[in-house]
Formats: sequence, C-alpha cells, structure tokens
Amino acid sequence: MSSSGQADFPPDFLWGAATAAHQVEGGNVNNDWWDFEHGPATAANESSGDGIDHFHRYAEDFALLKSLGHNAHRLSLEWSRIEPAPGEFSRTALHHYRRVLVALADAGLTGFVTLHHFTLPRWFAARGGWLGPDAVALFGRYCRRVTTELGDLMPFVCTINEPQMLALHGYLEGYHPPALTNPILWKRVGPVLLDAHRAAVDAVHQASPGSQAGLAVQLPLLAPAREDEACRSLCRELEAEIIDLYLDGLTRADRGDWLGIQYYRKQWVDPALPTLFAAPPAGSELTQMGWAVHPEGLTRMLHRAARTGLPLYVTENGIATEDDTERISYLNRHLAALATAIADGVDVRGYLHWSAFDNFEWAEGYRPKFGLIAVDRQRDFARTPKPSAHVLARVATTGRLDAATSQAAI
Ligand code: GCO
Repeated sequence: MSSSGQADFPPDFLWGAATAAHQVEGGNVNNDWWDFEHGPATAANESSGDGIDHFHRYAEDFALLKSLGHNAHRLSLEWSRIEPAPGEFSRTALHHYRRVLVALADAGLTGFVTLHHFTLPRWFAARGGWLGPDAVALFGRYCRRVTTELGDLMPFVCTINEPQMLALHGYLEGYHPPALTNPILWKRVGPVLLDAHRAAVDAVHQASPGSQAGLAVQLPLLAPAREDEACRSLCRELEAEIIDLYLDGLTRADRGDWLGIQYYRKQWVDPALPTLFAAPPAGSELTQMGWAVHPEGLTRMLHRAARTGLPLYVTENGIATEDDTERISYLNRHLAALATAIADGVDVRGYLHWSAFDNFEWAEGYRPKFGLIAVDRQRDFARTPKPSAHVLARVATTGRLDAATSQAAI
C-alpha cells in the first residue's frame, strides 16, 4: 500500500470514466426509451431531450477527459441510429461513429465501446424486443456490421450493458421498457441476453480479431433484510438470477475475453415487499438515489467475479450526489476497496468511473448527479470539472491512493 512507498495500482492500469449514448448524446428519438419517456403512464420523470449534446461535442469532451488524467474511456453506440429500420444500415451514422472513435484514439484514450446499453431500435422493440422472434440473430447481425466497419477502432468491445438490470427493471419492476411486471418473462429474458452476448462475441471475434469482447455486469452485494428463512431463501434466489446465472454462464465457449464489473451498493431483500427489495436499514449512508454506500462490497464482488478466470475491469462505479465532497469520499473508499482486491491477487486491469458527466439517469431524469464534470443544460452546455475529477486525476497519474489527498494541482 501507499505507506510502503509502493504504488497501489500497476503502471499500465486503465483509468477513465463511462457514459452511454442515450444518456449523453441527445436527440435519440428512434428508440424504445424515447417512446417510454413520452408514453402516457410512464415511470420516466422527463425526456432525455438534448442529452448533454455529446453527439456534437465529443471531441472537446475527450480532450477534457484526457486533461483530467484519463487514458481510457467507455461509451456506447446507439443501435437505433446505426440500424434505423431492420437491415437498413445508416452510412451517416457509421461515419459519425468512425469520427467519434478516431477522435477518441487521437485524444489518447483506449476505447471501451458498448454495443447495447439499454436502448433498442423502435422496430426491434415492436417485434417483441429480446423475447421477439430472431432477437439474438438480429442483434448478431448488427454486431457483425458494426465490428466489420468500426472494429479497427475498438480495442475493447462491451457486448451488453448490465443484462441483469435490463431484465430486472424491464421485466419484473416495470421501471424501464418494456415496462413489464412479469416474473415468468423476467426469468425467460436472462438466458436470451446471455445468448445475445455469445452471438456478439462470435461476431467480434470473426469480424475484428484484434478486438477483445466482454460483458458488463452489475454485481450488487445482496443480503437478507432479516435473519429468517424466507429472507435468506429469496436472497439465494436473487443471487442465482442476478449474479450466478451470468457469472457461471460465462464458463462456456464464446464467453468473451474479459469481464466488466459494475458496482454501486448493498441491497437488502424481503419477500414481504412487492418490490422484493427493502429500504436500507436506518443509519445507512445513502446517495441521492437512496442507495446504500458499502465500499467493502466492491472487494467481495471482485473476488466473486474472479472465479470466472477472466481479466476484470471495473466498468462502472460511482455515486449520485449534489455534494461533491460525498463523491470524493465515495471515490476514495471504493478505490481503496479496489486496491485491496488487487493486493489480494485479483486480476483487475482498469477502473472507469460512472460517470464522466452529469447526465440522463434513465427513469430518474436529470436530477441525480453522477458526474465528475457538471454540465450547464439550461444555458450553453458548458462543462465544469468538479474537485472529484481532480482527485481521480491524481490517483490515475500517480497510481497511488495517497495522492488523492495531496494538494498538488493537476
Ligand atoms: C445502469 C447503467 C448506467 C446507469 C448507472 C447509474 O446501471 O443503469 O449502466 O447507465 O446510469 O448505473 O444508475
């Protein structure tokens, strides 16, 4: 650790932040989320609208992130722009993303490019989404086309973002599209998403052998709300459905070359509640989302994920808060938890903070502030790095946890 004079992170460690197309680009009017945001009985608080206009400002955004000590960056491609109708691929969208990925490489940022981050083209959703006929084959065709055209600019391809949350929020909780609350369909969609991951890995390996493909999973630390058998048994069931299905499913062929771990919080489960998840116990440290902060969970979930044998990257970790001192504290404690896992011998090769910018937090809209960088959406979309961005910059450029608290300006 730092006190011995040794670095806490290896010199070739990847450092950066993550975004997703629909949360930052603006104007994504041809996907299922846009419909959901504008539907009559929607759970969404507001429209994604102009996003933070990253669609036009990507080059200056990448330069800013580079100036903040990042050497990697995660973003996603918007499938509905690339394939606006079945089998109809947009040349201008592919050209746009080529310019984006060239700008990323020119800025010196190693790209993690997500192919599917929650949004589906409207036509794909209308055919039944992930449970529609040929869903996996249609996704595979999109992945093959994109990696054929852009794979030379994608060192890391992230096939699907958080399949478990897509399944949970979309099919059991009704909080994301397709807004279902159906336990049977919830259990049906997970294996389809794993198949879709395998189809994407296959496409990447064939079309772009120089790219490394991986899945990004969110791994919450789950615990029973009470020490009774009903709570413990639900906890085991949810662990099986949210965690084991995916991690154990990655032991077969076409599992990919790496695994993205996304960690935010501890959650307590209670079968007596319709939502199955209980409010955190009194006295818990809570974020703007009402999520319970629990840094040790990151060490534990990295150990759990290490059992897949895949190299790991933290592809998301962060906090929604208006108070940046809370973000600094969250960041320091989670980086320490990450350093502990590395010191224990877990093969973690990078850390991408969620998020680079304050952005559109899905059904919650723009209220939660997850960004290292603030954005003035009322006026000119000006970007202003917060003090936490400089804290991450100091750790990233030195590889040392104790640099987080140093006063040196970056
Ligand atoms: C998700 C996504 C991100 C979120 C982040 C905070 O988990 O929902 O990967 O798009 O914005 O996790 O909720």
